[in-house]
Amino acid sequence: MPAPTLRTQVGIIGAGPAGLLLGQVLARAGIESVVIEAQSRAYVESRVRAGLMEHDACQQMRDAGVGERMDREGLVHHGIVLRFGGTSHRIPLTDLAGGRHVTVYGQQEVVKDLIAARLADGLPLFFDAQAHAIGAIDTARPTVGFHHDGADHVLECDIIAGADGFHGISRDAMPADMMRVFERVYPFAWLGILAEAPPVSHELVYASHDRGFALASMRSPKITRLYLQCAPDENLADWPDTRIWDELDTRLAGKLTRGPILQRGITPLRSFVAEPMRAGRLFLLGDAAHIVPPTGAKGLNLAFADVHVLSAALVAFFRTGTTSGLDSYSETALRRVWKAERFSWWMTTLLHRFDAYSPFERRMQQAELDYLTTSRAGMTTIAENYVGLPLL
Ligand code: RFL
Ligand code: PHB
Repeated sequence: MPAPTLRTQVGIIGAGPAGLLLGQVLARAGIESVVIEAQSRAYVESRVRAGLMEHDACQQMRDAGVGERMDREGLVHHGIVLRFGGTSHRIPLTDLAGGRHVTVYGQQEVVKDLIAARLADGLPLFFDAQAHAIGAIDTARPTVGFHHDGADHVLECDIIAGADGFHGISRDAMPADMMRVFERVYPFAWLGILAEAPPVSHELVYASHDRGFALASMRSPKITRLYLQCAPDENLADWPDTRIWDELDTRLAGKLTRGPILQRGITPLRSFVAEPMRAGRLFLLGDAAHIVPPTGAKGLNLAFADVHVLSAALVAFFRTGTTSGLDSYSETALRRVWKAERFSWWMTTLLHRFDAYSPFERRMQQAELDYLTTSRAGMTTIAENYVGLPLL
């Protein structure tokens, strides 16, 4: 039997933050889309990942009509703390970055809000639907083949948005001879936990300790999110709860309030950019095109920034037929991507323990931290990148 064919304007692969926000913005502009997601709804809504939203990312949620719960439950932060050499140094983000701030609101809450909005509007979103083929991207009718409910389907569209994350199929559908990949894999990973315990402090604490980096974040006044630098091949089974808490106490120099660990995982750290972000009618966005180490809290925010550029180009295309925004999408998005890549790489290099470093290099790290936290110019460079560079 031939596969049933569906038809839409924008076929979106992936119901992560990038794909869902794109669908939402397009819907509000009267543009049809179909979202195809490999995992179940419960799975994507419970996947614990990023937690920190830039000033403009929050505004994107509001502009898309999904900012209400974020504004009610999100925790607005006006500063962060850098800890090294036994002392804490506060960076007053808002004072140094023109009144802008960041908001702690879990990625899975963002995803829940966007899914709820899409389903309430009755817009097509297929869960448990694995895209397995992308075709005809050099024509005006590109296609996505996907498997759902025991049958193969074909989605025919005007445009395909590849928002299927780092392990999706979209990037591989780009012609290999036009792609260039830039990558750095760091010699460490993060062990992250979500625990039922009050946060360490009311602001995030980034600690550079001789034993390695640690980060104290949060999700609510009762839930804390904590990370420890660990080996890239670390085995979670070697980290019973007491070892995790003891190590956090040492690196964060405090006696943390302990509580049940609700979730734990190991994330390798990597910088990655695929250029260009477009081939014919296929456009990549979010983790499908680029990855940052989480030290600068940029992953989710970069995905949102791509949506800002692509959605404006698509609205112009479907309203007037102009392709100028689509033609410049990759170049425009990549300019900002590279600046966020730079900040994430720099924060990672500044704050982590590198076993290969000589004592001289470790002293350089400490001197740089000392300079940054005692110079207004130094703190301003952290602040303006951390709250987020302009979307365009
Ligand atoms: P996502 O969120 O990965 O969403 C992609 C979606 O596509 C689906 N998919 C497919 N669907 C259909 N067919 C296929 N063939 C498909 N292949 C994949 C996937 O199931 C998924 O639902 O990408 P998006 O939207 O670009 O969003 C990017 C952010 O998720 C990401 O940048 C951040 O979460 C990165 N990240 C972190 N960033 C931070 O700033 N702070 C963090 O603490 C942090 N922790 C993390 C992270 C990423 C992780 N990954 C990717 C494994 C922790 C982890 C574990
Ligand atoms: C988080 O809360 O998960 C988080 C916050 C800041 C980061 C990374 C992760 O830099």
